[in-house]
Amino acid sequence: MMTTTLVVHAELRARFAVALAEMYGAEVPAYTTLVEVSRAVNADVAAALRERGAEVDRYGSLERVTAERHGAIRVGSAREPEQVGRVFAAFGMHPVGFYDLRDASASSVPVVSTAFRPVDPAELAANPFRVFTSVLAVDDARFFDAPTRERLERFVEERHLFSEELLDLADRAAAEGGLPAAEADELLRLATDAFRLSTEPVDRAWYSHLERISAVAADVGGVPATHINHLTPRVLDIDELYRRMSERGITMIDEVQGPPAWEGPDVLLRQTSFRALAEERTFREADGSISTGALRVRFGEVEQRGIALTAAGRDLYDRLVAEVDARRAAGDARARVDVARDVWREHLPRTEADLVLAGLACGEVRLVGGAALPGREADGSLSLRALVDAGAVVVDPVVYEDFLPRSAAGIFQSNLTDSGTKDEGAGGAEYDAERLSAILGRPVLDPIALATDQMQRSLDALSAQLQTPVT
Ligand code: OOG
Ligand code: NI
Repeated sequence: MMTTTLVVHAELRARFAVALAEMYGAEVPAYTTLVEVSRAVNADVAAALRERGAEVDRYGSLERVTAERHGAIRVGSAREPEQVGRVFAAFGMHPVGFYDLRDASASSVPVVSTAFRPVDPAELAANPFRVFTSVLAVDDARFFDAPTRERLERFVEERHLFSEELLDLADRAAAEGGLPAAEADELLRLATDAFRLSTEPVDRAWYSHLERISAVAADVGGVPATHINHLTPRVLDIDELYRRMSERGITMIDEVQGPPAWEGPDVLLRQTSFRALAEERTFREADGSISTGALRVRFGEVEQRGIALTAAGRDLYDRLVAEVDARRAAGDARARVDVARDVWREHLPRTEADLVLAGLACGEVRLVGGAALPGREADGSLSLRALVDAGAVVVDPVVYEDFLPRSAAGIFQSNLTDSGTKDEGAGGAEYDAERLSAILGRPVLDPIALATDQMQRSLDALSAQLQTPVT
């Protein structure tokens, strides 16, 4: 039988990330600066780590981190989320995590979101490209009255974000694990093009109507197509990046979102962003005439990733965030990150291994050759803590591959000029991971379960290697 070599998901995904970056860099020049500065920061951090004899690859290979990007798109309801899922499946990207941004901040962000990303650790290591994907909650009556909702639904129903040709190729790539070279090229061309900023005229009155409710609603339901609204490189030292971008005269948002900088391990995700410049767009005015104007919807963002938390660790994290809010409400006037640093120091262990041993974070365990094993417990098992203390086992962090709803809301918000309008009364539509799964037509996976499974697999392998249960 003749076999054709397939361009497999990991390669399709890596090429997709590069193609989107080329397109985005040409459209948003500040992005190119951000990538340059990120590269320089990563090279400097890696050199400093090497000099100290520390591991450079602790949070993923330098190659992975340098290529690493996440993007974001926003779509309307009805058929669009389902089609987005089909397109991303072609690249081995699956929905992980449910984020409800409608209540995550004081601002009006009428969306629920997930992130499409690779799931398997080997796929993540090959290329972890992810796309944060938000779906407009058109049925949330706190934002949209009946006539607006009806018109939104009609508007979204009438547009076609993805061609049949793209969807067919995507379905084939998903089903067959990849595509032959020529079809792979075509898939990449069509998929990248689908996320390009549209040049079609925007209906001024309709856009403005939606913008009064929410700038995000206008960016989804007031324009003829979807587009990548930011593309985010990953850095190994976000505070240093923040300094260097500010030095270049790029105004970043006030602070880094997420956990504070401190002397202990990086947990979860830290992010910061800057507002992009206004971009020229064409408008159709009420009298039918065409004019040019500008919209400011796209921005730049950068992130630093830390260790993934267990369910218990995430509960603690959420309690610490609440504690920071409470202290500030009670009169601590310092910046949020300074208050947070104190709270962190009071409540969190100072090393990755201690976080993992306390059941708060996810690590992969690895036997070190040559070290003497500790004695067994009364029940014949070996204690993980004793193995680590004896230097027989080391703990490597499992990287947090997901997002934080509060940071995401902060990122949305910091790039809007207006907080919009939301009726605080009844009418909020119910959304959860299950409902989003039904909308997408594919299961939304649980990020904590994925990270803890990865940890469990490494513990099982260690037990098998030592032929003794490790507890
Ligand atoms: C998405 C904002 C969220 C992140 O990194 O938290 C996000 C958007 O603006 O569409 O990308
Ligand atoms: Ni982002």
